[in-house]
Amino acid sequence: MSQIILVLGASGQIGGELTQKLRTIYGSTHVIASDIRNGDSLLMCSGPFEIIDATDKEAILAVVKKYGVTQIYLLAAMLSATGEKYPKKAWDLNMTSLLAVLDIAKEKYISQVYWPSSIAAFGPTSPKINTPQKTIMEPSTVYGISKISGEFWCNYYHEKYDVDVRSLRYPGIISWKTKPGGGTTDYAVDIFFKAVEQGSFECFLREDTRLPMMYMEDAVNATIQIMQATPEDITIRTSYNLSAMDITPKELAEEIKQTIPNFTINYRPDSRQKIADSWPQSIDDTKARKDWNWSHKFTISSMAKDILKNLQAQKVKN
Ligand code: AKB
Repeated sequence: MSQIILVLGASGQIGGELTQKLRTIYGSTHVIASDIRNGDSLLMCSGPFEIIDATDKEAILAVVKKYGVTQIYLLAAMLSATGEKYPKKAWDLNMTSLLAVLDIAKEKYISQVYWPSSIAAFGPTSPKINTPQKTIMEPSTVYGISKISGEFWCNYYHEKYDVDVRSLRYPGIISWKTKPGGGTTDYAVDIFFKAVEQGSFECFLREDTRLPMMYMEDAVNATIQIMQATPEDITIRTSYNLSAMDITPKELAEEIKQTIPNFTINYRPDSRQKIADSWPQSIDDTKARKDWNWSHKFTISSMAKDILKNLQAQKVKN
């Protein structure tokens, strides 16, 4: 059966690039992008677009019925740093949207759901190095609490109602087409923009803050790969650990200097340091690699070269 896909949160950092990739695979008319407000011209013009508040189950259902949607990718969320400013709003957006989509799947309007978890589901008491798939998880941010709770809701709907829901614990995702907003790992995107625009960057994390990261192309591929895997290969219905690289701001700056030798960086840690310090430094994703053959393509060096090449070309064009 051919898939009709609805992406909720398609104007966001991951949603935008995921929508474009899904449109090349499934055909542009088969992928409906949606967000609470209009997106950029590429998103709006390359296929159907609907305004949807992801917490409004009836609004989602109306679009599901209108297009005969078979799968939902739920990317709408409030991230870690903004979540600490608005804890109740973060909880409401992150949980109400998930339960709405899980209910639509339980009622059999759609056959598959994708929902992202995060390394934020771990906390200060989790092992920091090569954090295992199953371990102590006591998150200290509201975003993390919503992610660990969401994971258990996904598992519950799978066990109890046979909902085919799949999930990945994203590390920090580094991209150049769309900027993230409100996350603790956002510095790893901003650093590239500032390096190309100004040749310098002020980092809100300490130079030695090691965090798991991944290039957007790998994150998009992993997301589509887990959704295309046969159900028997998906043995984890909470969320899979996913990993590609782990880096510090200092290492990233050194990598940028390979292309922009005069680049300078200074460090002014703020409240996000505490969030970063509560997260793993590296992740063991053996289970994803075994179950559905996950493997990443980009290293720090190949990622940095690709981003800088694209941002420098964009600067020349503008
Ligand atoms: C954040 O920093 O909040 C996110 C995440 C790691 O989930 N990028």
